Order: sequence, then structure tokens, then C-alpha cells
Amino acid sequence: MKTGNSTTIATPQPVPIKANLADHERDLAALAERLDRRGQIIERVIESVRRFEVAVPSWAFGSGGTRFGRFPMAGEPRNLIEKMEDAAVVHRLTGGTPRVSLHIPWDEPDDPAALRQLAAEMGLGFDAVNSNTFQDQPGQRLSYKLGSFSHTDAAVRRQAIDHHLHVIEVGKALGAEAITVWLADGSNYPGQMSLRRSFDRVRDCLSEVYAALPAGWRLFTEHKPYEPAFYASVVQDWGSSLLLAQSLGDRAQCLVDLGHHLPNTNIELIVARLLGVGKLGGFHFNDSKYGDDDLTAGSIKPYALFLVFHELVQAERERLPGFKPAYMIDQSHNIKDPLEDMLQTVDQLQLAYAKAHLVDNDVLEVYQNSGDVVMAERILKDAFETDVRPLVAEARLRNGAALDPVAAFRASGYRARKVAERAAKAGHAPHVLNMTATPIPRSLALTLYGELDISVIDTKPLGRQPIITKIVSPNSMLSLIGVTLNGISNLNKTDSFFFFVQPMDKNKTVEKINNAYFMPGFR
Ligand code: LRH
Ligand code: MN
Repeated sequence: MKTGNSTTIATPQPVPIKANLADHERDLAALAERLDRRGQIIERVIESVRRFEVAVPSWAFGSGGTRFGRFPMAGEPRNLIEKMEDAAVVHRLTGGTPRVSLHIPWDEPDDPAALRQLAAEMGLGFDAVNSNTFQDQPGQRLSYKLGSFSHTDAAVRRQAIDHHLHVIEVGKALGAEAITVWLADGSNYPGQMSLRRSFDRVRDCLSEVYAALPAGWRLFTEHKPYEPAFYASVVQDWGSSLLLAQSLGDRAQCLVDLGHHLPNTNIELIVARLLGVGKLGGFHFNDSKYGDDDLTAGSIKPYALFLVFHELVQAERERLPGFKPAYMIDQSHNIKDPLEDMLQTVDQLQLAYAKAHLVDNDVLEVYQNSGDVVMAERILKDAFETDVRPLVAEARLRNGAALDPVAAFRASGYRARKVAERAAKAGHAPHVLNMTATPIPRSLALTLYGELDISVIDTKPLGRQPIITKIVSPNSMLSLIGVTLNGISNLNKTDSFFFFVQPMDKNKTVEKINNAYFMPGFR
């Protein structure tokens, strides 16, 4: 590439990402030495990261989309089994995603017990199941257009409750132990819905679902400020979610979807509040710049993600009573390969979790109590700005996973294989590809019969007329023969030829009757 002063600058070539053990060991040793100087034991953090687990969402292995469009990707999964295959790859490469969170009916298994068996063979289990009363399913009797649990029509509420009871039954058969309830219920215009009675109806319906929870199960309420409701969402914020969870009972807790907060909301503060009252049930990890963008976790606000994990790791270390958060991912992959996006996400969560384990909470407390604002902040920043990638890679390695999951995924050729395999399964992939320059009967016959003898025609037939190619189904073979014979009987003019092409029988020779050429084996 030429620049003004004619020095040539090489065009940067994409460097294949590869992780090698020697570099890793050197980086790990350097980090261990550095942490040791800070009085921190790297082994303890590595072991914590090895135990860190997050569930992957069944609905995020295909290309997501927005209301403006979806860009399907070749090789994406087209059914639940293929989604499980992809989920197994994420666990294989990150060592930290042993469970899948299913969305019902989007990913409802025909045979939950069989799926549970198959998943177990893949080293997978199931986390919270998700209900769906934000869409009307084909054949559904009553619409959720104006709400589900908040609907003014008791029959609609009944229908929604029955759906949740069904989701619990499916979850039970899969070995799940929780149900996540996100309701799209709300209004677009002031006056459309009673703000208090709609909430009361939701609470009453939820209490019926709560009463049906199997032993040991939890119910997570998920709040969201807007979309699809654009004036008031019934469960709009963490306060509404907490009110519901508190009204239902001990096994009802709040799920925090990071994307369900208005810009600049202090989410770690909400996490601390819910932890403080034992009502933090779980997470839907993702990231966002504006709304519920469902972007890769840690891609936009990595420090905010770290601060959320700082609250969680403190609670973990303090063995806070009832602290058993269900870590789950909820993303929609519109432009990245969904699998690469998921691998990046898990890596980001492992990194944020590791960094939170580097916070010296005792020293932090000293600075907080002494009002040393700068040093208190530095304790967090030191942890956040520590490059823990070698430590996290080591934890994955010890779990039998990849140093660099995205590099390993690319090197595996998994996606290319799935492109071929899944296209073939969908009957899109040709079994035999016949490339022919000229659409002449011979290549047509070759295509039809799949005969792959190579023969070269280098001379054009004399007096070559336009060729009309017709495809006739075997059923009309007889009428074709009729036409043929007619043709033959009229073939007395010297300049016209009739070719009857059929599978070549090597032991027979070509027969010529009048100007009709019969490939052997016809008569
Ligand atoms: C709603 C939500 C909810 C899911 C859905 C796929 O925005 O976060 O958790 O049911 O996404
Ligand atoms: Mn969510």
C-alpha cells in the first residue's frame, strides 16, 4: 500500500488466533508471581473459577434478529437436538456451562425423558425452564395481546396459569429445579390498564403457580422496564419483582436480566439490595448500550459486570444464607456466529468472576470504615485492571477445556462441518453436483441417472437445431415412448436425428434404426 512519502506499509494479515501452552505457562507464572507479591494465592482463584458455572439459553444458538430483520447463518441449529449439540461444544471448550435453560414452547422436547438421557450423554443437564405468555401459539384459544396474568379476562389468566403448570411438568421431567417467569404484560397508553389491579392479578396468578412448585423448586420473577409494553410494564422494575417474590414465599426470588434496566441504572446496587433480603434468585447475563440489546456480556460495560460480580463474590465468601444464584445467559446473536458469541460471553463471565476474587475485601472494609475513598476505590480498580486471562485459561485447562475457546472452536472446523451436515440434513445439499457447460440431453441424462462416465463432445452435431429440453416424470414414460415411436416413423429425412439416451449397458452396442440411435438395452 503506497502512502504520501512512498514508504510501503504491509497490509495487516489476519493472524490466526492460536493459544500455545508455553506462552500460557509463562504468562501464568508471571501473574502468579505478581499476585504473590500482593499476598494473593493464585491457586485459590483458579479453583474458584473451575467451580464457576453458568447456564446457556436454548434460544440463542440460532441467529437472533430484531424487528428490522434476521440474517440466518449457514450451519445454525434447526432443532433442539442440534442446539444441544452446540451447547455441548460450549461446555467442552469453556468447562463452565454444564446446563441448558430451555424456553417452552420454543424448545419444547417431544420426549423430555429421552432428551434428559441424551443431554446426560453429552455431559449436560437443565437449568431453569422459561415460560412464554408473550406470544400466541398456533391453535391457542385465547390471545395474550392484552396480557396474560394481568388480563382482565379470568379465562385468559387460567390459560396462562395452565401453561406455567405445563412448563413445570416439562421441567420436572428434565431434572430442572426452577421456572423463570418473565411477563410481557403491560400497556402502551395511560388509562389502558389499571396500574394496581393488573399487578394484583399477576400476584394472584403467580401464587397458584407457586403453590404447584415441586419440592426443592424455585420460581424466579424477571422484571423489565419496557418492550413490548411501551407505557407501563406490570413487572417494571426490581421493586415490583421483589414485592411479588416476597408475597409468594421463600422459594420465590428475583431474576436480574442485566439488559432490563434503564441506561445508567446502578445494577450492582439492585443486586446488593436483593442479596440483602435473600431474594436474589439468578441472572440473565448479557450487555447493552441503550435498551434490552442482548449483546455479548462484558462487551459494552465490563466494569459494571465486574461490580456485579464483586457483590456476588462477597456474598459467596460470607456464605450469605440462601445464597444460591442461578447464573444464566440470555442473549440474541444478530451478527456474530452464535457459538463464538457464547464462547466469548462465558470467557467474559469467568474473567469478571476471577477479578472479583482478587478483591481484598478485608482491606477494602478498612478503607471504607476509615473513609479513605481513594484507596477503597483503588482496591476494586487493582482487581479489575489485573489481567487474569492466564488464570482463567488455566482453570479451563484443568477442567479439560480450551485455553482459548474461540481459537479452539475456529481450529476445530466445527462450524464448517455443521454447514455441510445441517444443509444436507435439510435436503439442501446436493448429493451429486453436476456442472455442465451446455444443457444438452446427455448431461441431463447424466444428472437424472447419476451416470458419471466422462465423455467429451468436441464436435457439434451437423445442422444443429435449437434444443428443447423437457423433463418428463417416469409416469409419463409410456406416452413418451408413443411420441418416440411416432418420431421414428417420421424420421425418413436425412438431416434429422433422434437420440434416445439411457443408462449405458457396457455389454451392448449402440443400435441405429433409420436416423434413430438407440442406446443398448432399450428394445
Ligand atoms: C425478555 C427476556 C426473557 C426471555 C426472553 C427470551 O426480554 O429477557 O428472559 O424470556 O428475553
Ligand atoms: Mn431475560
